[in-house]
Amino acid sequence: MATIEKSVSIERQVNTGFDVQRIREDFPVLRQTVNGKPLVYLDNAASSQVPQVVIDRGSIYLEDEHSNIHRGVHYLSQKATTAYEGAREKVKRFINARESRECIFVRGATEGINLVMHGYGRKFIGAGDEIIISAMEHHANIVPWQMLCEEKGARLRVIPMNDAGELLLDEYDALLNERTKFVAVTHVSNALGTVNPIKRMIDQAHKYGVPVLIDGAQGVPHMLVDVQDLDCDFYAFSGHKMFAPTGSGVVYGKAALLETMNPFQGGGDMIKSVTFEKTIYGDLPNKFEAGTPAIASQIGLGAAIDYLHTIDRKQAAAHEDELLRYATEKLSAIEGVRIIGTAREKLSVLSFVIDDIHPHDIGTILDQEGIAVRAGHHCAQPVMQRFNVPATARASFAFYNTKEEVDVLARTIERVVEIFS
Ligand code: C6P
Repeated sequence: MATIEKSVSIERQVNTGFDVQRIREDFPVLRQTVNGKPLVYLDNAASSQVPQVVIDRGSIYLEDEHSNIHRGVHYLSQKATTAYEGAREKVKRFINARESRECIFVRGATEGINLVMHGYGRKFIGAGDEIIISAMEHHANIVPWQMLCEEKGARLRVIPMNDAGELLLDEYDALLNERTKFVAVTHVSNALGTVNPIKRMIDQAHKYGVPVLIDGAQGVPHMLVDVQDLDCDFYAFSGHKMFAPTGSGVVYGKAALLETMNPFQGGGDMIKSVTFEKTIYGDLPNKFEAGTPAIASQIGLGAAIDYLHTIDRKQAAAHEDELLRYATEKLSAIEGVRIIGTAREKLSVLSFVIDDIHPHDIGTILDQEGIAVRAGHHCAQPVMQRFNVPATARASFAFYNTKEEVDVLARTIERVVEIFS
């Protein structure tokens, strides 16, 4: 009983207006100091922070519900199952899937994409077929398709991009043909911030009857996603980039496609019956969820979705856009700073290089001042090759960041430039 009361107590009212200082209070980690300085957390594209209500929901599970799901007739197992399947319902509404069984729980976007590669790709893609990806993909949306091509003798085709980091859509249209059997493209680039016109790209692929997977790892945390409106065939995302714990994530798939696919992994909970002669697989979504899943994390994902419903997401997105605009203006004004990724449609990510200073040195000095950014290739080495840089420093924003934090970032980068000159 206590569980239900505690669960109810974390339901929250919708905020009116967007008060960033109030929102920051929801995130305990933001209160800490690093090297004696207030933490300025600008590494949200890697992992965003977790609000107290999500932490509390995890504790409730561990204190009151911890048990295995789907298997037990006992009280705790039923409670855990209800909470886990409740999280799936929340995901369904959050992305507007037709049915909750279309939302497969996975460890994150990487596992979701691999699930589709194994379940769909290995069954339906063969020698001479073509798979289209884009030049700005994260390795998670490159390597699985390369592995498939190598195994099947299929061919990977890549949509190029311009110097601003925008996909060349004419080239995309020209790549589509009767050999194309799959398109896998990112919603938002983690290295450049580019927002791709995925609805148009999906429509275009569908003219050839080609299914499309959207890598939504950087889309869902910042945008309202409606998979029915997009008409995407698959959409994969990670919980830890949208205010939930690591180990949570979803790959959405249209039921009709998921039904035809092979399972990803074999094991417990994904079967109807097993004999040594034959196994009959379970129905969706169980068919794709072999073994004990990350129960606490997925329940946490449900709580993160509840949390997102308490804030005005349109205002949150507008706030993030303003932060990006402000940061772009401030950093562009610093001598030697070059922004990588200047697409017209862009969100949340500011990648940059500074003449003759390695991004790791930038990241290390920023860290001394309590500022967390990511420095490196961002698991998007082909993007670095395209822009002819070994790496970038990347500041990435969430709705709890402030203009004051951008000021601290800009002042510290000015110091970095001074130190190295
Ligand atoms: N990008 C970043 O710092 P996982 O690791 O499975 O949660 O997400 C993989 C992934 C897939 N696609 C995109 C567009 C991504 O940005 C990421 C993760 C992090 O940019 C960690 S490399």
